[in-house]
Amino acid sequence: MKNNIALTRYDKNKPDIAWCPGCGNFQILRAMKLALEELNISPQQAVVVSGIGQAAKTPQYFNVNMFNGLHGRALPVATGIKLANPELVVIAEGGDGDMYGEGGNHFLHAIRRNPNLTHIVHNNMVYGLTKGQASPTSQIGFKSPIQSVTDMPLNPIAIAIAQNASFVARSFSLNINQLKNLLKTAIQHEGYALIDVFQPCVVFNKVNTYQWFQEHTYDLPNDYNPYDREKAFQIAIDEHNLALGIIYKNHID
Ligand SMILES: Cc1ncc(C[n+]2csc(CCOP(=O)(O)OP(=O)(O)O)c2C)c(N)n1
Ligand code: SF4
Ligand SMILES: [Mg+2]
Repeated sequence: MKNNIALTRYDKNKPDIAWCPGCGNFQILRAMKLALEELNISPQQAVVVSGIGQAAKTPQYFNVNMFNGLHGRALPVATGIKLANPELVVIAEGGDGDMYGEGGNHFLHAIRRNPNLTHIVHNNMVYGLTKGQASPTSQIGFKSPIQSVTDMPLNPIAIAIAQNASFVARSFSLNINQLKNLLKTAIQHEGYALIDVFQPCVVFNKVNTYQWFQEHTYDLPNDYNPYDREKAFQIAIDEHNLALGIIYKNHID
């Protein structure tokens, strides 16, 4: 049973996980562990870099090299680690606020610089750790304890395709198998690879729930061509029917 060995390798003994029961982060954590194990990547060969937030706690919950730094600053640190030791599998991981708000500048420039790393964003459309303020991806009409959102949400998939990012994918945490497979493909991809993952926050986002994501997402068909940039952009700007899968790649691996 290869996977059981793997889960032991990637599990700390009874980690004290500070997430709420039902949080989508648990599914993402599981998909990460399975992806690394199925690729036969040892904890010593990988490093996960994160910033601040609920999502950014993820690398603390399994056995892997990690660097937990400033809010929004995972991508430049991850880029530096990859430059210093290209043998490492480098993953930058965090939330929508961390990666698209505080770290938005680094997101844009990582796409341009195209470091060979995987960028996974837990997108719950809210600032979870700080108790429910609106984030850059909160939708118009979202009400938090201190605000009502009137600004257009940031569309990370459309931005990445507009900037001709190397690899652009989206998943939903509940689809653990799809997410695991996307992670494996992204890790093996040469260049910058974004996976934006819808991750329900069951406490502070009562709009974008598991049911909401199930009703508003669909899987791209098997014959979908991710190399057609204009088609990918059309899909990215459809904010009612949200596509899951590899939406765009700018080169064939
Ligand atoms: C420079 C800076 N600004 C603000 C904060 C406060 N802060 C900590 S976590 C957080 C929100 C994180 O939201 P997100 O990245 O979406 O992660 P989530 O908790 O939703 O997983 C904020 C604003 C901080 N720690 N540092
Ligand atoms: S507050 Fe939201 S994002 Fe944070 S652990 Fe709880 S459910 Fe998850
Ligand atoms: Mg968030």
